[in-house]
Amino acid sequence: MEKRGVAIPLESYHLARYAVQVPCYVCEQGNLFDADYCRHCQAPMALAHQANSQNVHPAMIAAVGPSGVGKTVYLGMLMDMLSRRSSGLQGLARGAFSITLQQEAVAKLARCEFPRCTHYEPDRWNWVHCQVTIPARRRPAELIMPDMSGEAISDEIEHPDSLLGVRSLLNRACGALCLLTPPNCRKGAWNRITSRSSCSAICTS
Ligand SMILES: Nc1nc2c(ncn2[C@@H]2O[C@H](COP(=O)(O)OP(=O)(O)O)[C@@H](O)[C@H]2O)c(=O)[nH]1
Ligand SMILES: [Mg+2]
Repeated sequence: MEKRGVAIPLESYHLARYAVQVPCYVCEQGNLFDADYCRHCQAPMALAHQANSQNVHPAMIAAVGPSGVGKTVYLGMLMDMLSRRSSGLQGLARGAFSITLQQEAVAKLARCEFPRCTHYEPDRWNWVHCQVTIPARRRPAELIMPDMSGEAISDEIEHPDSLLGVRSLLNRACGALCLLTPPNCRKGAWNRITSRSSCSAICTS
């Protein structure tokens, strides 16, 4: 009987993939190709993989405001309204992780509860990458809007460069949505953020 050779694939080539660093979409620092979260700023690496594989360069919008002002509820409801096309604009979630914020907020509100407090660490925030179709524009807008922790934003304002995730986001964001309560509206640091031309301020009470 004739014996046939068995082909055993050489797995060592996998190691070569570790030699190429993948830049994080938020802080632009290098990571291993199979990292789930950036080891420098804790942002999800899915944002970088999605941008590379789909060849899109989403703009980042920072939703800022003190803890408890209503950022999570506002962003969750905004995503729900955009996905239902209730305002003429249509939002389409890019990637499964992008619908968690909307799902959690809507599920809680439907039970007459509010969403739980946002975690401090960027790897536990809800990150939204969505495509928004605007009737007057031919090309849809690609946006990344993380639901940031108010405590982490306040810490970064008080101790600059202590939280790379927050700092990189604020530096790279092309616009900011600032939610404030009346007493915060008069505070210096938040005033400086809202006075930037690319910032929309919403006062909640
Ligand atoms: N009445 C009312 N209360 C709200 C609303 N949004 C938020 N809140 C209250 O504000 C708290 C904090 O909301 P949240 O969205 O988690 O704030 P965040 O810390 O800025 O993300 C909630 O637990 C509610 O008590 C709203 O639309 N209406
Ligand atoms: Mg929150």
